[in-house]
Amino acid sequence: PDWKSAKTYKDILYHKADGMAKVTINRPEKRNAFRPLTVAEMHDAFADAREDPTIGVVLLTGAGPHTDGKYAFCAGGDQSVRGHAGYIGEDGVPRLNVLDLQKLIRSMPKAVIALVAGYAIGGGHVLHVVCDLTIAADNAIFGQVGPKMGSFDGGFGSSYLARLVGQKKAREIWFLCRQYNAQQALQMGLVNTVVPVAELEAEGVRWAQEILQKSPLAIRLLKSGFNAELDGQAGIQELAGNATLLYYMSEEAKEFHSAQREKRKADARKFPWLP
Ligand code: 2NE
Repeated sequence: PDWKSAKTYKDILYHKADGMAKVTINRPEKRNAFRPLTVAEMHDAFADAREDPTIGVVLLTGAGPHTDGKYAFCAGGDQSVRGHAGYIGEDGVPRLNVLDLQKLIRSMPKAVIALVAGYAIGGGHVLHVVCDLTIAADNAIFGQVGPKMGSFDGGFGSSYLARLVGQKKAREIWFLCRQYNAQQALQMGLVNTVVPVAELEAEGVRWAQEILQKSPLAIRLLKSGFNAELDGQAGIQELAGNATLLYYMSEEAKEFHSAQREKRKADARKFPWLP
């Protein structure tokens, strides 16, 4: 695709082309670990993709390889800025703003595909977990590290992970903090497919283009349906918001809306009470 830069940031790259947006974490010298600024920029880019009606699929990936030849999707929170109560930004305030980013990726009504080459570790692993689909390069390495370095993610990072790979495997991943290769990840249902690293983006684009040929409303409602089962009231809110969207588009809602604006009684009898 003819990727065009959509906005300039410090820690990430943001491109668009042909119905797709691409968010690239661009700190390869840190294995693409995120600091608060990185996350704020990702949140801004994902929010832009959400608002842009020409975009249907977002690809999330990491820049690389680094000069040492190694690849990384994301190595989680930048430990050099972790302070007393979270990751300390340039304003001196401690935050865990990656949780807001996780929620945005999960709830935005468009497909998000993680393209993982090299390390997806810690909070970086959780980022691919919350994406709708994951395409792994053959050199991908997955793992959680919290219990061996003083952290954990008991939210989507554990509960949704368990939905993907099952309770026993999810507990193994978190309790033992092992690393898993791409084939092991495929076997446990953690990723959708594995391709040679040189093919990673092209495969992501192929999957995105296949999705983009489908009905946008169907994909939107499916995503909120998948989420609703797991996300409690927030999931139901998302699904119900989509019901409202569809209702607004109906002749019935339009008649009631017009009647109020025109200070007349709505012609309710026009509309059937369907079984
Ligand atoms: C990812 C991994 C396994 C790669 O190992 P290797 O040997 O390939 O690379 P190396 O030499 O460890 O790292 C290369 C450079 O990247 C930096 C390193 O410090 C090193 O820098 P220099 O010494 O060359 O200057 N780097 C890598 N990861 C970093 C990080 N997370 N923060 C800051 N700098 C980092 C290996 O690098 C590794 O194990 N990394 C640490 C993984 C980690 O602890 N992640 C945080 C988990 S907690 C978390 O993400 C989190 C959470 O638990 C809850 C909420 C939000 C976030």
